[in-house]
Amino acid sequence: MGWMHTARFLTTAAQLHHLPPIDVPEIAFVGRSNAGKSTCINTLTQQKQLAFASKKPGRTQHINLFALGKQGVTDAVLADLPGYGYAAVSRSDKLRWQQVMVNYLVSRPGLTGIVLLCDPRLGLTELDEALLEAVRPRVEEGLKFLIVLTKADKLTRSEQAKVLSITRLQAGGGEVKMFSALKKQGVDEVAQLLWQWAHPVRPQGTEPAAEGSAEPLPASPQAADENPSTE
Ligand SMILES: Nc1nc2c(ncn2[C@@H]2O[C@H](COP(=O)(O)OP(=O)(O)OP(=O)(O)O)[C@@H](O)[C@H]2O)c(=O)[nH]1
Ligand SMILES: [Mg+2]
Repeated sequence: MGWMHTARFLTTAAQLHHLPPIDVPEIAFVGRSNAGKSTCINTLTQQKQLAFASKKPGRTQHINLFALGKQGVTDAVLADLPGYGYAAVSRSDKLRWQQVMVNYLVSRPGLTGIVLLCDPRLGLTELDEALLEAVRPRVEEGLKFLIVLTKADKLTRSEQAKVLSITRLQAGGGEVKMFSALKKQGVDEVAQLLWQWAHPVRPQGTEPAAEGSAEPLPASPQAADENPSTE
């Protein structure tokens, strides 16, 4: 999907209060360390090294933001978050990070959707469940939510079908999709869904007042000069 391929690096921050305010929909990629978050972002955006992916767990250590949108006009932001549950990290670092992450998920303004990545060979773990619990109030208020089961190439078709149905039950009606960066499985489906999250179709007559609230982001000061209607 062309929109996804427009992704470009926006900024990085070790702490929540260092993140710039964003006035377009933000979609966060969360999950255990090594689940495949950064690889998923690279696959969706068709850019090999936009997000840092690695065999070594704990590769992503900051919140990294990527801007999306054609003609340099940012209309959504993807956030790649460090993973949790990495055994080799010290207890204090783990707790510190879990706090940053929960604060991010609970309080980040503009957070529109969460993509929870999960290795289907592990299934949803205790930490994933804790995350789901933490965001439940926001999900009830309309925060979008998708569980992506990564590394589908490691499973047979019947294993995939089984884990899909189990995870759908656990997701309580939330969306669940199979994904493989290696086989490019599920790429279009996930991209399509994220597009819909960032561009919700409003029922007629409920358009927001045109008050020009959407200022261009710091990374795209030229945005206001460009005409988004020309492809
Ligand atoms: N076979 C296979 N391997 C994958 C897939 N997606 C990711 N991986 C591998 O899984 C490992 C971890 O991937 P990352 O994308 O760095 O994982 P992450 O969730 O960002 O990890 P942290 O940044 O540590 O939280 C890498 O060796 C990837 O190549 C996939 O779809 N199939
Ligand atoms: Mg990563």
